Amino acid sequence: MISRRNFLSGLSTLPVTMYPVLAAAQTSSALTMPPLLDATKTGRFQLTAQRGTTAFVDAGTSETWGFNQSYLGPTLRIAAGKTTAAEVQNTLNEPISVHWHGLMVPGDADGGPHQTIAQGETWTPDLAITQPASTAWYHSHVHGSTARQVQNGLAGVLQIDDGRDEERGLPNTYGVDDLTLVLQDRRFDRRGRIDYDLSMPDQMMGFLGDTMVINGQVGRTAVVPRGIVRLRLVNGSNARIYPLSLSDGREMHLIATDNGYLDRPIVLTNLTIAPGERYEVLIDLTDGSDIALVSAPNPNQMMGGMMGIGGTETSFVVLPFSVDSTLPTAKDRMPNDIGGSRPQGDGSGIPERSVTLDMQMGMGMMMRRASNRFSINGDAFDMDTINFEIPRGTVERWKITADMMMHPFHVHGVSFQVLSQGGRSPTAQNTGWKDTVLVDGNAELLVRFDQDASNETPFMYHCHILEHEDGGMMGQFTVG
Ligand SMILES: [Cu+2]
Repeated sequence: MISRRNFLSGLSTLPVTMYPVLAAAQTSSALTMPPLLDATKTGRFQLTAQRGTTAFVDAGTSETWGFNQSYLGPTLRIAAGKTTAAEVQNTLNEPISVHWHGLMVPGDADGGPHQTIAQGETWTPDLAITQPASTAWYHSHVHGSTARQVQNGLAGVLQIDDGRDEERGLPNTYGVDDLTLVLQDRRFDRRGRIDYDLSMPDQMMGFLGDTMVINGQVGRTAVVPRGIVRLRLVNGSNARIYPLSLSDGREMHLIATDNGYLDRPIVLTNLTIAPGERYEVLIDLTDGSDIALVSAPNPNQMMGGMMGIGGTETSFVVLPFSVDSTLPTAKDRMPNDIGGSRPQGDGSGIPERSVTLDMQMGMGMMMRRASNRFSINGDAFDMDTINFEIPRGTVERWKITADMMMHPFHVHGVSFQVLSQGGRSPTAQNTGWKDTVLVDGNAELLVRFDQDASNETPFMYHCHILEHEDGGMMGQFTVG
C-alpha cells in the first residue's frame, strides 16, 4: 500500500486517476463518523473542551484537544425552530471560545473573540434557531490563538435539523448513507505528533499540511451502501482550499450550501471548498463502483506563483469509497426538488461598503509584528475598535477585494447572497445561501443584518485562512 502521506508530499507524480484506490480500499480500515449528539429531543447539549492523545499515524501518538473526546467534537444535531441550551466547559489551561459558525444568533451567543471561556469556567448560551435546516460547524475563535487551537482539534460539526429529510428524498442515516466529513490537512513529526511549526511561507500563505485527515483519521476508506450517498463536506483546514472531484469524473449533485438546501440539485463535476465553507452533495453509487473523492492541488499561490510558494503539489486522494452491497440501500435515485431556496435579491440601489483584505509583501511583512501582518481596509484587527455600526434590518452591498491571493471571507451572524465574483455572475456552487465565500480578486455580497450584536459582543468579519485571521485580517461590527 502506498502511504497516503506521500500523496501530498510531491513524491508521487501519478495522475489522479492512477492512484491505487482499490488497493487502498482493500487494505485500510473503515472511516468512522464523529459521535452523534442528538439534542433535537432534549433541547440541550454539553461540551467539555479537554486534552487527550490521538494516534493519527503509525509513528506514534500526538497530544490533541477535543470536545468530549481527544480530537474534534461530536456532531451536534439541534432542532430548527427551537431554542437549544448549550453548555461549554473548558478544562484546558488557556482560554478558548466556541463560535457557532453558520448560526444566525445574536452576538451575545455567537462565541467570538470577546466571549472567551477561562480555564475551569463554563459558558451557557441559548441558541434560538430561526433559520432553515443546514450543516454548520463550531470552532474556537480566540484572537491570536484560533489557528493553533483549531489545529489542535477544537472544532466540530453542527446540524440544524427539521426532521423533513425523508420527505425530501434525501439520505439521512447518520454514518451510513449520510456522511459527515471534516476535511483537514496536517503535518506529523517522526513520532506522530502534530507539527505546527510555521515557516515564513506558512505565515504568509496559511498552514498547508502534507497529510489528509478526515474526521481526525488518516488513510481510511468510507464503506457505503450501493445507492445514493450524501456527503456533508466541512472544510475545517486552517488554509487549504480543495478543488474536489470524483476519481472517475462522475457527477456530484449539490443539494445544500453553507446555510441550507437549494431549491433543486445543481449537477457539478468540480466543487471547490475553501476553509470555513460547507457543501452537501449526493453521489450515485448504484453501479457499485469503488471510486474516490480527489482534490487538485491547493490553488492559492501568491502572485501567480512568482514568490516560488506552492505549485509543487500533485492531485491527491481525499477519501476512497468502498461499496458494500450487503448494506441496506435507502435511496436509489436522485431527488429532483428538495424544496430549499436560493437568494434572489437585486443589488441595485443598495448602499455599498468596501472591504479590502490586505497583505504585506515579503520583507514588509516580515518586519511587522505577527499580530498586524494582515489587515482589512488598512487596519489590523483591534479588540477595542468597532469598525462598523449597522442598524438592524439594514441591507448592504459589500464589495470585497482580495489582495495578493484568494481569501475565504466569512461574516458572523448573517447569511448572504453572492451577487458577483470577479465582475461576473457567481459560479453555480455560490448561488445558494452563504456565510463564507472564496474571494479571488473581488466579490460583491448582498447582506441583511437581522441579529443584534452589541459593543461588548460584536460580530466578526474576517478571512478564514486562520493564520491571516490571527494576524489581523479581521474586523468587527455592531448591529442594533
Ligand atoms: Cu486570507
